[in-house]
Amino acid sequence: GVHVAEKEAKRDYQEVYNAIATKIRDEDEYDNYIGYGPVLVRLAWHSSGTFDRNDNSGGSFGGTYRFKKEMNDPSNKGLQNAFDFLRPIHEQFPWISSGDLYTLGGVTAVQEMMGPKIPWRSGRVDQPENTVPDNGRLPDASQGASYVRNLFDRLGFGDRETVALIGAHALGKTHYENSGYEGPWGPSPNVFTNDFFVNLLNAHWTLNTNKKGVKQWDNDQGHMMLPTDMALVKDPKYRKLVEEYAKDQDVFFRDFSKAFAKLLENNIKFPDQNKPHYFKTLDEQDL
Ligand code: CCH
Repeated sequence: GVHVAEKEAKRDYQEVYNAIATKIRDEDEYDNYIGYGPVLVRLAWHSSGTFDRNDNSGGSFGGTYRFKKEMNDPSNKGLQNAFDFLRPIHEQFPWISSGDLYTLGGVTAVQEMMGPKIPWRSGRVDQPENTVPDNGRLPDASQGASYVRNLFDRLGFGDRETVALIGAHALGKTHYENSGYEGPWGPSPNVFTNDFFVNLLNAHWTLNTNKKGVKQWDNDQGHMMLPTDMALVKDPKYRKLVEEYAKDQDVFFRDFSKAFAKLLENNIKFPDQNKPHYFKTLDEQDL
């Protein structure tokens, strides 16, 4: 594994959190008033989800999303919007590493969208271009349960963590121009809830071929599911977890927080004194 910088000057990450949170609140018109929260969560996930535990390559540490090869991975279409959103934040706080910024963006977004607190640790260090992982490590949404299980196993996650993480699909939407899929998963794409699981179990889903010739599941409320999402109710082991999270938001929040924190730290060895930050939301600070 890689090691974080042992000595860090006292740096106020809550200040960076607040700058990101304020910009999310101010620029609320993005993506037809969904706002930047969901796409920031996706950037945090994709900049971490390249990890391969077989050779300890990829992951959030090096902040390698900033290089063309990774940015232009077809799986990363649309994330340029999150990168552009974060650019002025990086200019304001030039001391933060790219990996810390991309992951902190996701943590801020989850919390500001009323999700659980995510413990977050600092100290990632930008790595050079030759450490950019190959394209193709992020999940292909047209696949089924065994594919999902294998991919998340490569990241070091079991079934419980996998299902919890995919619950982030309560947020945001799919876009024809990015992935070939279209539509939101549920009714409140900028509030962090367990709606993904409730909707997955309770709505009536039909498999359609959309305008781009891509197969997706739709209901009569204008919501959609990816084939990989639907795999979570077709596979009996996954389904049990979906039922648990649909019934109990608190359990989902707790498990999501743990799994998301782990995702953002995959492959990183933090020194013992590097304690996680628990950030206050703007609300909690009366800001
Ligand atoms: Fe995801 N996701 N994701 N996803 N995702 C997409 C959008 C979001 C898969 C495929 C897609 C996670 C797991 C998976 C978000 C968070 C997470 C899109 C549409 C596809 C396709 C992109 C577009 O068209 O703009 C697949 C496959 C998997 C696993 O099997 C995990 C894990 C997370 C976070 C923890 C979020 C948020 C979005 C919405 C982005 C937006 O711009 O609204």
